[in-house]
Amino acid sequence: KKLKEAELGFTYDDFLLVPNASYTEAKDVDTKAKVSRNFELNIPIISSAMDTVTESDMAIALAQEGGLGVIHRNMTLEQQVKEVKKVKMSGDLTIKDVVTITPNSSISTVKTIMEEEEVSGLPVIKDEKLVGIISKRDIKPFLNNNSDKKVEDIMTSDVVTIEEPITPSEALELAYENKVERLPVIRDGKLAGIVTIRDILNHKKYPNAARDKNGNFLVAAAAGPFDLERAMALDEAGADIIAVDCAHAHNMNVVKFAKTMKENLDADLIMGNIATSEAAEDLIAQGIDGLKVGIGPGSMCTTRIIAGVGVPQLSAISSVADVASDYGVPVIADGGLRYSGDIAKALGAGADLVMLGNLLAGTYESPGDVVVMNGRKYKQYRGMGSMGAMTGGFGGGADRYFQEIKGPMKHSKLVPEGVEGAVPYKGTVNEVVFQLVGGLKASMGYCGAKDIKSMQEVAKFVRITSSGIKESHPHDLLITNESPNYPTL
Ligand code: RVP
Repeated sequence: KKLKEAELGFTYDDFLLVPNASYTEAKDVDTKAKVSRNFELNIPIISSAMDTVTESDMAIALAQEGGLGVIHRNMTLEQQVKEVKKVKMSGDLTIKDVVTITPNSSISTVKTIMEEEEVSGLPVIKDEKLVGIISKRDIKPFLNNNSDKKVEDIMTSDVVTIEEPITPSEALELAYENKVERLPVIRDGKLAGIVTIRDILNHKKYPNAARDKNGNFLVAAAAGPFDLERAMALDEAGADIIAVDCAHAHNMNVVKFAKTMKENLDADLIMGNIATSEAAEDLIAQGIDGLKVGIGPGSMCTTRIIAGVGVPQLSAISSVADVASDYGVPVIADGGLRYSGDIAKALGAGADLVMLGNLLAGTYESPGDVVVMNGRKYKQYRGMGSMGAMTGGFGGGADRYFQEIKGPMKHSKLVPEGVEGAVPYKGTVNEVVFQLVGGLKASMGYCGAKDIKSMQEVAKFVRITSSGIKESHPHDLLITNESPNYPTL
C-alpha cells in the first residue's frame, strides 16, 4: 500500500518549459528577486556556503553582478567575521578609516605617513575640525630642500567637502567641477570619511550591484543550526542575512531553535534545507525569512545514495513553493543546477532564486588554486559532508550532518554524505553569470514572463521521456568548439 500511494518525484531533466504566446523580449526582462523578507537582489543567483565556493572574493564578485554570496562556515568565527567585513567594506563608497594629520606637522612626517599608508592625500584636523587637505603634489616642491615649512603653510584650506548621505553622481559632479581627486565627507560638522574619484568610478562600474541602504554590498553568512553565538557575531559584523546551513532542517530541534535564532538577530534568517510542504509549514511558523530547498540534488552530494533519502528537486521546489508563496516567504532552489535552463525551470516551478555550488566552483573567485591535469585547468570542488571538508578546515561540515568529530581515529567515526573532486576552470564570475542570466532571460522571453513573479505564474511544463532529453542535447555531431554555456566535462 505504501508503495502504491507513493508519489512520483521529478527533476529538471523530466520536464521542459513550453513556449507561450509572448510580448516579452529577452532584453527587457526584469530579473529582480527577493532573497529574504527584507532583501531583494537584481539577479536570482546566490552562491553556496561551501569552502570551495564562497569566501569574500566570490561574495564581492556576485554582489557586483547583483547576486549574493553566502560565506561558508568551515573556518573560525574570527575568520568568518573578517570575510563578512571585507565584503561590506569593499563596496563602500566612503573610506571611513581615514588617516589624518595636524596643521603643525612637518613635511617629512607627511611624506612618511603617505608612504606607509599608501595614500596620496591627507585631511588636516585641528580640534576635531577639518581645516585643510594636503596632497603629494603640494609637498613635492619642498621635499629636497630641507624646508622647515609646516602642513598649515602649504595645505589647501579652502577644502571642497561633501555632506552625508552622498550619491556617486553628486560626488563625481562636485569633484569634477572643483577639479579635485578626493572629497572629505562631513557628518555633523566632523570628518566622517573620504571619497575618491577612483572609488566613485568603480562604484558606477557596477550599476546592477546588490547593495544595502548605505550603498554597501549585500552579504550573507552561514551558521550551524544551533550556533547562536556565531549567528549573532556575524549579524553584529554586518551580515545582512544569516543562512542556517543544515542537511535536514525539518529536524524538530532545528525547527524549534529557529525561533530563538530569529528573536536574537537583526539580520534576516534563511533556513534550510528542506524538501516537503510540511517542513515549509513548520519552519514558516517560526517566523523565518526565507527557505532553502534541496535534499540530495547537489552535484557532489551522496545523501540519496548513502541514506536513500531525498526528493527529486523540481518536485521538492514545487511542494515548498506551494506553501511558501501563501506566506510571501522566498524559496531558494539549492543544488543540482547544471545549465541556465535549469534555473528557468526552478523559477517556473515556483522558486524565487537559485543557489549554485558547482556552476560557480572553478571560477577565478572561488577559493583554491587552479591545477592542470592532462593539459586542462581545474579547481577543487568538494561537498561539505565529504570526509575532507568534515575533517579539514575548521571541521564545520560535520555538524551540518549531525555528526561530531571526536578522538584520534576521527576519520573512521564519520559517515560522509559528499565526495571530493574537481571541476573545470571556468573564468570569472562575471563571465559565468553573464551566460546564466542571458540564458534565463531567453527562457523568460520564450515563456512570456516579464519578471520572476510572472515566470512563476505563466510557466507551463511538458513532461518528457529519455528520448526527449536525448533530442534536447546536441546530438549526431562531434562538438569541435566548446560553447561557454554548454561545457563538456
Ligand atoms: P550543486 O550546485 O549541484 O553543486 O549543489 C550545491 C549544494 O549542495 C549546496 O548549496 C548544498 O546545499 C549542497 N551540499 C553541500 N555539501 C554537500 C554534501 O557534502 N553532501 N551538499
